[in-house]
Amino acid sequence: MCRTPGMPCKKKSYPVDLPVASVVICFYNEAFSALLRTVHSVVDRTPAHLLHEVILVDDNSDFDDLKGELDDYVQKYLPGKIKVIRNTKREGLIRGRMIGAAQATGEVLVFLDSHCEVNVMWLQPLLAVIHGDPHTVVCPVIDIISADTLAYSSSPVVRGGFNWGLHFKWDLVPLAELGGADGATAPIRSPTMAGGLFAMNRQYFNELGQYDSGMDIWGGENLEISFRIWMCGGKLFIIPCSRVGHIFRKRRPYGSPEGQDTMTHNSLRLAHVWLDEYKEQYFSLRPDLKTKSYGNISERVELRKRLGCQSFRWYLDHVYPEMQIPGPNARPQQPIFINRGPKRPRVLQRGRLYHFQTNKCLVAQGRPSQKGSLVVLKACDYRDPTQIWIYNEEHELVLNNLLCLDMSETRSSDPPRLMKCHGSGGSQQWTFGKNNWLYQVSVGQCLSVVDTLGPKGSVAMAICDGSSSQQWHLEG
Ligand code: UD2
Ligand code: MN
Repeated sequence: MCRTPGMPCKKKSYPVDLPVASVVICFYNEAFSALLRTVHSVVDRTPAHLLHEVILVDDNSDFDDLKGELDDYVQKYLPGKIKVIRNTKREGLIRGRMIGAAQATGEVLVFLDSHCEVNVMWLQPLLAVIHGDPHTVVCPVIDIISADTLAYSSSPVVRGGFNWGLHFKWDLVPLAELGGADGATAPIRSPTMAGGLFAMNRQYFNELGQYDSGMDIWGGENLEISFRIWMCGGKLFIIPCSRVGHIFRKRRPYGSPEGQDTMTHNSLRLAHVWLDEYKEQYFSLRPDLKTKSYGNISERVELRKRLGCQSFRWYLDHVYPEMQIPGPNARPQQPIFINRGPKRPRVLQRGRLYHFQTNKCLVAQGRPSQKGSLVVLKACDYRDPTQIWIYNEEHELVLNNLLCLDMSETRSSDPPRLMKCHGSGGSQQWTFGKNNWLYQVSVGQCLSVVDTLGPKGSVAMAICDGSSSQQWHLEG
């Protein structure tokens, strides 16, 4: 298990005179132990002279132990730099973070979820970049902490994107963005951030308009701040030498106070403020939302004017040229044709996709030429050519030389299907990781066999946990 940053990172050194950081952690009904793991890792793994303070914002949790017991614990074991702020009503993580940030006095703000473990040397690489350019916002690589075993494992370096459903997704880093003078340790330009873990100069956070305080509880704020950073003159990077583990849960363990769909409410707000004519891409997937109300956005529209921000088209052209744009807004030349050209991508491996635990092979549920077909486990047949997968340099998995294993662009809860290969990455990119896992880049999850749900042998995407249901081997 690779717990610490890789070798090239270990060789790096950082200036001593870095700006000091205020770490803001907003929580609602968090497990006491998970919250303490977050706070202790920060205190233990941050040089004292760089840690200005840790601000815990209790978003009006119901759990008893998060009240007096937490105060007592902090006083007894973490005296000095930890402040606890308590919201008198539930605000949600977006206004919650704004409340925390307003109390902070360090030069840099660092936001963390309340169920993390920061790794060694996590902060210096982030601060060093902000020190060089205060208009740069930086994210660590988010490692995986298993929700079942709480074990820490590293994740591949990927960058942030999104789809027209306005869901965040991960993308492989385009080759052109990799390397440079610093090789594998260089900051990676990222079109979006996942949302939970990032660092930003505090004055810049305020100048750039903090967050949209009309957004409730959970969702969408990560895309909103990402678009705003890029469109209004800033930059957003993922820093490969900074790693923070995060517990990815199968389901969100809480709802909104009145059961509202806050992700949709928040996405609508950001679409109306930032997407210009491209909001039609969202509405063509969600026609039901065209006439839905989203509250007053005039302050945010005003902010966009005041900051003199670029158009969303500029963002797509300059920051996320890989994004596919169907319909009337389509680019004159879709990168799909540029990317692939007439040449087929080079084959890296060919064989059956073998599942260790069940001793079976992954095949099409129906005919392998049927677009949209699901994939299932069946007995391996070594004479059957329709069981042969090709793994190519574009990271595609092509069955029977025909269709690509694909994750729907709109909903990550759907199982993978066989679709026409589109050559533009994202939903069709897979990587084989340690523990033999098969990692889907855009959803950031692993191909897993689910026997308890659905019929035997069916597969679905799940949080990577290294369990035997997630172990695959492509064998010739
Ligand atoms: C991801 C982000 C999360 C946020 C979210 C979109 C990562 C690792 N996580 O979802 O930070 O950007 O996308 O909104 O990138 N919380 C409150 N009050 C609430 C609800 C949540 O304080 O009403 C806290 C919660 O305890 C946690 C943080 O906000 O510390 C983020 O919530 P999450 O962990 O449920 O979000 P996650 O990781 O699914
Ligand atoms: Mn989280």
